[in-house]
Amino acid sequence: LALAPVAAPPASVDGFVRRFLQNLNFDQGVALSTSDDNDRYLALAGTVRDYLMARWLDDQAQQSRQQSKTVCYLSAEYLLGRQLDNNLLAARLTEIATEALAQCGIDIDDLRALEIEPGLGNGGLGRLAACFIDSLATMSIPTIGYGIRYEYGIFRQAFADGQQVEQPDAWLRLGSPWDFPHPEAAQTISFGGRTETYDDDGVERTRWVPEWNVLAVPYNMMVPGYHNGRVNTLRLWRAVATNAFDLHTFNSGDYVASVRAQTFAENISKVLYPEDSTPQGKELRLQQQYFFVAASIADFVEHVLPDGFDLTKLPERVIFQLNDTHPVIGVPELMRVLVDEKGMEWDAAWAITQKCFAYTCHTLLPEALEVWSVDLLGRLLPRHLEIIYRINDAFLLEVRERFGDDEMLIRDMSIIGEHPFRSVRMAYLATVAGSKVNGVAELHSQLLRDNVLKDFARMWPEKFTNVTNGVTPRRFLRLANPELSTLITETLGAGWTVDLERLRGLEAYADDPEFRERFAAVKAANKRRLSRVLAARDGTTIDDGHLLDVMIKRLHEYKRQTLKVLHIVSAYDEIVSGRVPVEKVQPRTFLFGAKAAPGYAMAKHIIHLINAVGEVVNADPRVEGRLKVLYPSNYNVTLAESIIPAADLSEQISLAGKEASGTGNMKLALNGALTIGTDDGANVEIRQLVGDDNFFLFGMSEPEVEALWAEGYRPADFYHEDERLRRAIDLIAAGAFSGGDRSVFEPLISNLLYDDRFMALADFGSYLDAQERVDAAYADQDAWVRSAILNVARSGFFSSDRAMRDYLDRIWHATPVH
Ligand code: 26W
Repeated sequence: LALAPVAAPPASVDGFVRRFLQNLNFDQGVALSTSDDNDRYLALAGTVRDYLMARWLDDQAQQSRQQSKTVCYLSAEYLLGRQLDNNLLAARLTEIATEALAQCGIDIDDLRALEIEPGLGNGGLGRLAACFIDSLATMSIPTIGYGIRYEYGIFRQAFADGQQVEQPDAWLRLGSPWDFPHPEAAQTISFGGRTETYDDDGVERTRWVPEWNVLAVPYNMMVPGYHNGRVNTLRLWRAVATNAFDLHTFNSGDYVASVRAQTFAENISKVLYPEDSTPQGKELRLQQQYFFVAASIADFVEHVLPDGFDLTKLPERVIFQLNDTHPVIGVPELMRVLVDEKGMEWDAAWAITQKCFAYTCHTLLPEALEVWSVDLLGRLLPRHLEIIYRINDAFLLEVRERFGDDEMLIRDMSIIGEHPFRSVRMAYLATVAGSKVNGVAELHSQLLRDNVLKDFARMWPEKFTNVTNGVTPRRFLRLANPELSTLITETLGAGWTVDLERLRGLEAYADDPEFRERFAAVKAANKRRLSRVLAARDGTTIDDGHLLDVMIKRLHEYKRQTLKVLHIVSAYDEIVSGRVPVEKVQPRTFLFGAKAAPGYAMAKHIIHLINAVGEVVNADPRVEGRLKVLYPSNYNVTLAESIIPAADLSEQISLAGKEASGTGNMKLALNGALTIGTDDGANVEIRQLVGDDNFFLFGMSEPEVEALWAEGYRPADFYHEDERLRRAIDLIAAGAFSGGDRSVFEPLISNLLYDDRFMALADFGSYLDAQERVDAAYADQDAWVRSAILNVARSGFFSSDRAMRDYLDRIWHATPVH
């Protein structure tokens, strides 16, 4: 009997060819001669998987044998991007696979293009989770990423008459070669019902009598480390109707009802909520959250831990990292497991629970802090609500002991809020329960301590810490920018992919004319590559010599895409009104990428405006060759990988104090774009590192924003005082971009003039000044390229490997297992 996993196929072109053909014949059931590209893609993916399989099985087996601590990353989102290239790279198979397929008469690029990326996330938070699991695998940290296998990921965005339309993202339709279902490891997850007390040998205990349940079936995905032979696991749960559920209705003779029941259960993992930062309090969303967290905790306790494990030692074996508040229902769930199911005393269980969780907050917007109505939570999870109340009672006693009977303070700190309706404040629950609470950039962590969670920070200063975000250099430099990677490797050697601080070595070349020339040639080649990508999908191009100015991120008022549009409209107006001679204008292509939450009306107006301005500007011969606006639809990880290496200018223009960190800002700087940005989020740290000379700072600081609010902000004052601003706004209001129809953008204009929560008008003047500095700087290409090189050289800090080291030192205290 073979006890060890079957070894990987030989790492040679021959070995790869043989395995590929086997997969094509035996798994896809086709001959090479009759196969289509999708068969070939699936067989290729299967082959890469085969190479990684033995390591994966070993690492999983080791996970339950070892005594070391596992990081369980709990995240409702993983925005993974395409898998094929990443996995080829990790397994050192890129060249072998390319050559092997060529021998079969196949161009691997044709197959690459077929992969549909798993878009199981909205934006920053989901992509961060994907970067983190990549780094943890590369650093040999035992990790399980837990999440949801949504059948439909983030919607596909299309434009109709310049307006966003959403289409379902059926990412599984051509097969899913990267994951493995494990129905034998399914968990039953319960909902509803009531609680009751009972006598357990003279001890009164509580138990939950649920009303309905679903099966959570795990699908495992490989998370290969880079060149270290390690393969961690991403375990995503899919909801399936339980047999009992099904049979009961089926036996009663109502077949249609039984199918309805099935549909109801399976809805739980049907679709990713496309809301980014504005929670809707929908029941299905709470079902999703409890579903995946309960399944994950049960999985870890029952399947990952060895039989008979002493649960008082749980904190030595696991840390559950809460990626924002979405998994926080895991706190009362672990308490329920320990107290109700394992018979532990409350205080002992609470001491364990507090050590097993840590919480990362990713926002500062008050409206993004999740709350669940007590009604809803009590209906869906009655036992959990009782547990939350008990946690709160004990916590408020502690507050009284510490700060006295200050009823205002008690009301402010209570996990239960009373207005506008009785609700559970999930961020407070996470803060009370977590061993640590972290923000995602220095400024953000400071604002959490000073504002959002200030009373908690007063009570437990040592709980609060910062871990500045990071991005994986494998995907966002090595894979996305192969030419720059080659240049760096030729200059510094290969070690930078796992030790990004080595990029510092490039500083010495910033003044080397030959290196500069090569660097500039890479940027130009990346622009042409992007231009070809855009030509193929949309028929648009980027002209040579244009400064490529990019703003790629979710559409949100606080991120201020409107400020960017006002700049474009103003630049356009300056030319067509004859105030600036066209030949004096630095040619620029403005490129946007952004999806809006489907229910976010103002964000959709902004999308419409960007497209409308683009249509007019791009068709106007007076600015031809000078100004161009591109807005490719359906911005996603795959498109980001083409845009980021080509960018010259990175727009990071949120209102100070609103963007928790940003991670696109890091990816762009790392690829040699210069940032124009406010003092917000991680921009602050980027500017400190790259230096003021290589960063275009503008706008109010966070304290200045606060001061302006306090004195009373009147956006119309800025409109009246700044002629360029007035002209830009008037042009939009007059219908210049809506065929003369003044009503189209009226909601947007009146919002800017009379509300402008995110103070775009207040920062407009300073923004335009900064853009003038950009033009002047770009005119001196030598100096610009030097700055771009220094941006790359000084961005090593923003590797997610560094972020993981910070989490390990400050929060997790786990160690590598080789
Ligand atoms: C629907 C409720 C909801 C609430 C908040 C959905 C999603 C959120 C997230 C916290 C929003 C988010 O993605 N935040 C971003 O997280 C990134 C990673 O830390 C940061 O870089 C961004 O600044 C932050 O906006």
